[in-house]
Amino acid sequence: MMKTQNQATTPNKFITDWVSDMTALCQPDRIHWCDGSESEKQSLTAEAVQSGILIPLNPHKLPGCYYHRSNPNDVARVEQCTYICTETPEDAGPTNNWAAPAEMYAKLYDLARGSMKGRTMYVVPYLMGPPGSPLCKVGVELTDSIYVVLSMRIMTRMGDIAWKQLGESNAFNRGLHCTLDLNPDRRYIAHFPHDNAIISLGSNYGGNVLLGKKCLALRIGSFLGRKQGWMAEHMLILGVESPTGEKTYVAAAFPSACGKTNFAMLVPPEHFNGWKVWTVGDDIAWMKPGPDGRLYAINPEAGYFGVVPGTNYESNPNAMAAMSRDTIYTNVALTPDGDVWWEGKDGPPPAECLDWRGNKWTPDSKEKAAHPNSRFAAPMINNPMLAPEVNNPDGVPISAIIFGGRRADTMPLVYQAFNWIHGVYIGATMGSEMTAAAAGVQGQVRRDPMAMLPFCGYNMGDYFRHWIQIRKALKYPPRVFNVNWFRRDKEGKFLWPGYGENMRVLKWIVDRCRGGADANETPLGWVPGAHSFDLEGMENFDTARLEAAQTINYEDWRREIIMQDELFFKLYSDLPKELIFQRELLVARL
Ligand code: OXD
Ligand code: MN
Repeated sequence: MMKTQNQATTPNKFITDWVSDMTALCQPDRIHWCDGSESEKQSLTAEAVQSGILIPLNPHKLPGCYYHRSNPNDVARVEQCTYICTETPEDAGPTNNWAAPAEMYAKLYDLARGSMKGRTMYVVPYLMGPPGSPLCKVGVELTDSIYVVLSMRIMTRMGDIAWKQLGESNAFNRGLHCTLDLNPDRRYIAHFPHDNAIISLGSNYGGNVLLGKKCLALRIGSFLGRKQGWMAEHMLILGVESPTGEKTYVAAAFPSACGKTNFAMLVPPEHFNGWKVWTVGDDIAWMKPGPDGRLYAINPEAGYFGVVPGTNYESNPNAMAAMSRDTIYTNVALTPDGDVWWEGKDGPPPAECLDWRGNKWTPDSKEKAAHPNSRFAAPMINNPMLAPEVNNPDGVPISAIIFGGRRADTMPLVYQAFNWIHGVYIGATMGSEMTAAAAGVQGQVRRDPMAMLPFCGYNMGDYFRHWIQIRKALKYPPRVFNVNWFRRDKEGKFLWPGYGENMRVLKWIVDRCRGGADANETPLGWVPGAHSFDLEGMENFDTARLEAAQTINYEDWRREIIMQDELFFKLYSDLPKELIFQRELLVARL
């Protein structure tokens, strides 16, 4: 029997009925309706600290920052536990795990039954997108994790603002999250696209439980986007401002932990005096053709849930600034003076600290101090280069879409697709080495179409078709490009320095969109011409390395096409014919 609850903060009957059904199911001792206020944040934080879920960090070094350690078995997304519960398996397609909705509801409700006894159920209303935007969506997450509540408060526009947008409507995402006992055998991240509902059980890892992010903004979002004529993509959005104040917006899809946050927060090198890169978003783009025939994008999120290791003042000063206050760190290392540390941070490692598991660590230790997928959750307003347009309900017009993966070989640094459909083919055949963001074999190349393999909420073949169809609504389709920052030489060293120097690639892309850069035709697409790729100020860079990074190796490409075929065979009956033709054209050109 429920003991206490604060007053429901909305009169919306659909909400109160659902919350009361879920209360009857989960049987929490208390209900807390979140309002999103500062005082609520303070009291929940104090409670989390008291119960040991959060550890306050040194307020002089990291004001408003907290430290969290997860269960060591719960550190990444788990694709094998992620389900798309559509009516038929064909609707989910061969790249998703499928289960019949009725069976999945029954199984998960059985696991959830009584699971919040002795605990508090938090009702977390949130918005994905700027209020008033035609693309903005309301979600409500019921969770028994205070860590989730405080993280959702950073990652979304959380609280009464969502009730205001929802009014009396039933159009909201129903999300239920029960921590259970974190036994991986009882871990499920299940999506019910036809009901706009999500159930996540047995995990407390961000990507599995901050339901606005991967679950709503990508899996359910992509399903809704196809029905409603828009796109939900695993893409960063940035704005490039020229010295004369012209802004060009670009969206880029890279798989998890392949540098989206770094690229979204790029700081141009000294030589690019007067150029600025503004961040609109670092992970997700919702895009819709606008009345003027351009593709407009919003960032549905309000914070960054970024990979920490490797981040420093050189690789990403804006991320360092963003996580300097009001941030929750998860699974990094903790120093004796209440600071945090990770592999790749500026300066020498601490003489001693506690690693992400809480064990003593010294520089001689064999294990890593921070988990490779340790994360920061920081509010986007902390980013010194946050684009003011991030709150524009109409979004920003996208001039270029960039695809890219982590590839040691085969893929050139940059090339441009001949046209939209060729660009769709390039995105559809993207491959990348696997990273620590998902449980699995790291380093192995797998196909990750549009970086959406783990996030597409329906049949991937239909998803490609949707991409092809969207072209019809666009008078000015974005130009499409492919990049690879990760190509290596024979010694295993990166051929291109990356990070801020990627501005040179970005500048070529922007110039191409504005019609001002030359290019040469190759079998893969257009590559930078001799005069249009700016290497000035890179005195120590051997230009032969750029040539090597751009080389098309025909043996590698033979293998690449055979590897791409594996995905095409898997999707064969659903694959749009246009992509098969594109494959034939590429083979002929090669
Ligand atoms: C993420 C991911 O956390 O893609 O953004 O895994
Ligand atoms: Mn991501």
